[in-house]
Amino acid sequence: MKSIRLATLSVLLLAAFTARAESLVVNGSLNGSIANNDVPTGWTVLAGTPDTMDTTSNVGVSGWLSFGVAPTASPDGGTWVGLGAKSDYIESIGQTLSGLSVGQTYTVSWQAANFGVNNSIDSYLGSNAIGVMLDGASIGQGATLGLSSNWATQSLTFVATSASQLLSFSLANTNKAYLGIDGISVTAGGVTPAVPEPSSWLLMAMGVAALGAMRRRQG
Ligand SMILES: [Ca+2]
Repeated sequence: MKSIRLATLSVLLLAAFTARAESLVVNGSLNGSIANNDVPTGWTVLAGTPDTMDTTSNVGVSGWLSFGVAPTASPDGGTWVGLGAKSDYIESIGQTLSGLSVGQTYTVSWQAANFGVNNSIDSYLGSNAIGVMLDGASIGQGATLGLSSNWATQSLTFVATSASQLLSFSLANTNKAYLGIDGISVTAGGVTPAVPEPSSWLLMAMGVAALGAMRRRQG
């Protein structure tokens, strides 16, 4: 009897610790072929000519190393998308999220870096931030990033107003800059994905309470 209870408890605790909200984004890893003016499967170009790139292919040109600072691999790994902006130009990518629950809070998270572009013809070396839009309207932006070899993980929350909404990204302003974005996810709940969901905490609390009750019965 006791062993059965313990087994049940273990499963309950394991479920609580491993509970991960499923991301609603298709190909949030932005896995694709290196390309100047093309974006990975699941994503659509909404403005300008965003690129699919990695540490050896700035602006999606294979072997082109004209970065403003030394690039590093993203935490997500593989390819990412580069988004540029200047006074009269902006690049944007997006995808339609479906299966949203109206009134539900969601967390959008992503990784961003500013390695810039540095070459004799045209350079993008300014600071800028990743801007996030829902159905074309801004819902916020990440922290402003100056040139740096480091990636930053950023997030914000929104409340769904329709079952299907267009999520898109571009640079937040027209400062001449070129930033990378990768590791995009959208999960239900207003907390970052690394922290268990409230329901998971409840499940864990129940498990701990059950353990305490069992200990008291044994004593
Ligand atoms: Ca990636």
